[in-house]
Amino acid sequence: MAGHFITLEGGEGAGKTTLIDGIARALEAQGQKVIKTREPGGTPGAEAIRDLLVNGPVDRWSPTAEALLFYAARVDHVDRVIRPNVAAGNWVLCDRFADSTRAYQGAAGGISADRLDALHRMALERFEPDLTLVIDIDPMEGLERAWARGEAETRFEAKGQTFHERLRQGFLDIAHDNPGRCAVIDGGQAAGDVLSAALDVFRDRFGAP
Ligand code: Z5A
Repeated sequence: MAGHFITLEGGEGAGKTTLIDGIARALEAQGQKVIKTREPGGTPGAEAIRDLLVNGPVDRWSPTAEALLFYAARVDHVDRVIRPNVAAGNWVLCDRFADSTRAYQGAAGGISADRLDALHRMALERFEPDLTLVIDIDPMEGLERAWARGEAETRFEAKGQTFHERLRQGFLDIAHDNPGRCAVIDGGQAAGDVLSAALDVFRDRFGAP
């Protein structure tokens, strides 16, 4: 039986990593095999590209150069981790995927949807997730959470409030335009309530966990 490819999307500090852990625990409690992964990253080559993207000066790359680097990492990740695990019947839970390129480099960065669609088709044809959870949060609240954690990867966090407002709207527009694939979850709720809302979507779409 084929598995499932699920992506979590949203702005900085939305709670994606926290939610993936909760969903994975719920699936594993039912004996399902779960692969947790992330973008950019998920393979040694893609993690090396991640280092180029998330560190350094805020203007290190243009949006087009960023998009090409994200897709180089993504193709390696899809070929080596995502497709083989879905084919093996596993649940692949991925922190960010192509919608992040559409929102960060597209809606917020200024690359047109047509150009990004062409890049996606060249790299991955029509490969898309079975389900995408868009975790929506006020950008300032998300950034405050990320700053409170005090981590080192700050290149995107430093892009300014207008960028982060465009980003939020970009994710909401993607969800609106793809209702069969996407569900929006209010990330401003307590973590337990975010998980309950996500598991309701899973039961509705897959009958599990
Ligand atoms: N990027 C891009 O531009 N284009 C692309 O195609 C891709 C990515 C794939 C790296 O991503 C960067 O790459 C990213 C976009 C860009 N920008 N940045 N920075 P990343 O996923 O590694 O980075 P991130 O979005 O900043 O992830 P994050 O900070 O790890 O956020 P998160 O996973 O959504 O949140 P979290 O770690 O679960 O939670 C953050 C904190 O809030 C943590 O202390 C939690 O304990 C706390 N938390 C979580 N949920 C709650 C609730 N519900 N209430 C209160 N506190 C909470």
